[in-house]
Amino acid sequence: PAAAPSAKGPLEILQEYGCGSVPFSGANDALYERRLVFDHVIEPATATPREQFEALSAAVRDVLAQRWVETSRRHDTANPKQVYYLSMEFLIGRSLANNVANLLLSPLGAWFEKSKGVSLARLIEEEPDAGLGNGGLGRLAACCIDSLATLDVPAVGYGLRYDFGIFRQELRDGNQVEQPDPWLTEPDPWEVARPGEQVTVPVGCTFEVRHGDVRVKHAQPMNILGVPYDRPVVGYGGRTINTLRLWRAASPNVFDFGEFSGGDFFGAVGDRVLAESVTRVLYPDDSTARGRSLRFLQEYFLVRCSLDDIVKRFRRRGNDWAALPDKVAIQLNDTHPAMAVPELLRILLDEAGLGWDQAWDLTVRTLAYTNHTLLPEALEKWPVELFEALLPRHLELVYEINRRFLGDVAAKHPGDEGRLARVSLIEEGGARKVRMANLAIVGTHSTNGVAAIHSELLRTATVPDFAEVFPERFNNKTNGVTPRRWLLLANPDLAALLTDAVGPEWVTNLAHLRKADGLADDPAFRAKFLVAKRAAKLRFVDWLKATAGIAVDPDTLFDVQIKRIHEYKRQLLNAIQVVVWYNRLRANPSLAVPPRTVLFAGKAAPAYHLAKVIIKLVAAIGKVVNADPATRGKLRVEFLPNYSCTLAEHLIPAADLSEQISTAGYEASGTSNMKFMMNGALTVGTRDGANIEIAEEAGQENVFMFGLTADQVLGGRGWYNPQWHYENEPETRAALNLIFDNHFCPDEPGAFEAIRETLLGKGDYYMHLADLTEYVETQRGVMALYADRDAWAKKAVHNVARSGKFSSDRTIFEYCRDVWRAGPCRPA
Ligand code: B1N
Repeated sequence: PAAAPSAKGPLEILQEYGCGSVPFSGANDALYERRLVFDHVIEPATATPREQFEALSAAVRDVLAQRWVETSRRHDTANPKQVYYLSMEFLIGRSLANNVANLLLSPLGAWFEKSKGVSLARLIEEEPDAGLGNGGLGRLAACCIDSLATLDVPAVGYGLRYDFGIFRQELRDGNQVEQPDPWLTEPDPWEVARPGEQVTVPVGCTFEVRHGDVRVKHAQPMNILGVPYDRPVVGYGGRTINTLRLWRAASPNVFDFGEFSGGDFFGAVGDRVLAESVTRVLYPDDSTARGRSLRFLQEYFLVRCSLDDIVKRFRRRGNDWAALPDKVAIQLNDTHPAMAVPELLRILLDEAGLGWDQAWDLTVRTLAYTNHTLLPEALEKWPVELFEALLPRHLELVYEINRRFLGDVAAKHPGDEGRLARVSLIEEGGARKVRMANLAIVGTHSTNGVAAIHSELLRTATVPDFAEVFPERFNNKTNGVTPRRWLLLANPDLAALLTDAVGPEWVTNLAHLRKADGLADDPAFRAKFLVAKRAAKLRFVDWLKATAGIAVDPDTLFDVQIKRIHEYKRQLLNAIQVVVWYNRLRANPSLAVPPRTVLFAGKAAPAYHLAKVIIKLVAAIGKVVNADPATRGKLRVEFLPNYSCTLAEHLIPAADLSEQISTAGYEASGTSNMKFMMNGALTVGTRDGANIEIAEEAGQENVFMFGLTADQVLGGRGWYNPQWHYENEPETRAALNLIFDNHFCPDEPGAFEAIRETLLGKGDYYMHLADLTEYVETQRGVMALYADRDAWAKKAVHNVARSGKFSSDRTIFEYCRDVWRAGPCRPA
């Protein structure tokens, strides 16, 4: 059928398909069964769950297809300011339930189950996670595009269509084993390939790929093709369906079989594989930069394809170059796409033919940069040599940007060579490198951090020289998460209770939850909250048993730490705390503590040895503690394998306690902390990242904050001596000795030697022992409160009711207002 007129909801569109008042049913049985017959060519009754999943997803896509077309036509016609979100990662997870809910089609679930006898919950499990991200940064990108669509802001997300997402984590004897994640082996029902809109990406030399590294083969330039694959981003209510455009690298035919291959058929086929290797796999590093040259090529490939596409759309809409910053806002998700600075400049100079001053002004006013970490090991620096071989024109432009910028700085601070060396885009000494963060700050009009404390530290401690040169560029945008996926979908019982209490508006305006704040004093409401929490726990317990074969008791305190394994996140601190309590329980069997299940999950970067030892330690502690009769029924420890978006969606609603215990000053924001709060878990945490703002919103009396402040940590570590804690705190020493003396690894003596080395040998950089005793004492308070379930529920309800700030809708609204100067473009 022709594209639908604009103002209709998905149910009306369904009706246009002739489905009558009961969509998917009736004489046509239009969407679902037709998909089974015509896509799969099978007798519907014989369909496998996977076929049913594909058919139902395709049917949902049919429902949204016209809306999707209409959205892009609407944007082409109105020519509004358009937001582009460039990110190397989009951790989307599953899409079926999300798209059904955002299209307001959830009631169809019950109908579908009744009339087809197929459980929607069962089909949902057929969808693999789109795990195109490592952790918070990638999931943030996914939440941001959800909010952009929900707010009807014209926006496109640009990323890479990796053949392999974040690796699947297996645990063998407590050791992490990485398995590939071939998430696209079966057809993905959401994506639409657009080969007609492919882009050519020229690189300065012909290269080969060995072990994930690019090596120059010969100096002849070559081309790679970028083929776009579009995924719908359904705004809540279905008025706006934006696009997530992911690029796949392919080899152009001319390159395969033309002059370069010289008639060498086998060589040509090999070269094709080479070009395609650019989008083969997501790099599994979180908050680190490992400097693999193929990653450099990936980043450039994303930038080149996306900017080409953006500029084409801008020109197709009839705009003049001078209007670029009025019509286009490009957000760089960390420095990973920072090559956008020289690339946009190149387009304006070399393709549009503008002069330097105008081209530079337009570049800076169009681009904006978000910083996500202060960790020095995460700062991207690419060897000048790589630029020379692959992107010589971009290097020339970086040099010229730098020459002019340093000229300006020198004019203001004559003779200050130290300052020039610090702000230069080029790191001298040894192999020269391009500093991508400096490039991103100089080449954009906005640099923001992702929580108040992080933005403040960025300005005052990390890049103070830049804050002095460009004070107006620095700002904060505290992260948020989408309440659709993380509350409405993940926690149906709590969502229903909240809708009952405050009306349905909270789904798109989370501040409405505040209306439930007074209900914390209502015993009946507290009781209902606890019923919803128990339902979420039971759902999680069943899911965990079915998917991982792990049994946990829903009638225990669920104490949860889920995030990438990193020293600064201090899973080790949590593990030691568990051992202290294990010792206390063994020494005093009548100790009155509520039974507790401590759950860990998270992946370690494959090359991060100590992170893997930490996983092994947690698994080993679990094995011993869970088998010890002295602590049976009181303390249980589990390391859940293969942390993913889907695991988080099941576990967060079930959590009682949210562990957010990073060394103060190191966690830029955190975002799971916000999801836990919305779902009524209490936070035990340090004064770091967004925890500070969570405590502000919830009220200090409704969170458990402990530990050193960022000022204490960053103000010089000279006073700190971990050995002192070991020698003077008997419980600390006893817990560490159990770990060091192989109590948890009798079959593998010495397995945790690296932990002794880190904590006592190398000086405990992340200051675990400085915070341990206060942490243990805080946990005592946590457990005492949990013993009074009603008092606990009161605080939990306050947390939910006061979580409104942490909706990504609020975050995106602020970016629109302060950074992008973009607004909604709604259907007539
Ligand atoms: O970004 C999240 C924050 O909430 C977290 O605090 C922060 O740790 C996270 C290189 C990163 N920072 N840096 C990364 C990811 C991948 C990579 O290759 C760095 N991730 C964060 C959202 O703001």
